[in-house]
Amino acid sequence: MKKILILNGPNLNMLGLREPEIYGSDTLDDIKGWCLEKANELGVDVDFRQSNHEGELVTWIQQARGDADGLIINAAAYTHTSVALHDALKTLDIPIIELHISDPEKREKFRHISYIQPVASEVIKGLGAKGYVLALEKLFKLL
Ligand code: CA2
Repeated sequence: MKKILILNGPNLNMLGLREPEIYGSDTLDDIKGWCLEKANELGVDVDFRQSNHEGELVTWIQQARGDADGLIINAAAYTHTSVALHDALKTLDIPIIELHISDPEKREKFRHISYIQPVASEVIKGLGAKGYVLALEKLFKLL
């Protein structure tokens, strides 16, 4: 069975609790539930994780080497700052989808740069929380 790792960065555990006008009212647990349902339908194994710590995300990316067949990452604020995540992702030779609930390019200027995009096969953004399910379908096709 193909294994897909879904990684979520800092503050995404707050989804549904604040800023619903930007991120909607679904929680990260709701999103995890949809992803597991879709995984069941597609016949893949999904490992869904969140961390507020850059180093922990780097470690999980390193562990994906030889273990995961594909990766979806919403690196949240680390998207715009993290050379460490960029370097870690660059070592993977599996398809990577960069995902955002909002469209960072339509927001503040500091969100316009992405350190993830140069190492991603695809970018999905601005489609709300349902973007996770779309990313899973897209990644499945790439496997
Ligand atoms: O749109 C996205 O998915 C983002 O990756 C979300 C990040 C933001 O820094 C990126 O520019 C775009 C922020 C995630 C924080 O989510 C919160 C949710 C509720 C309350 C506070 C933060």
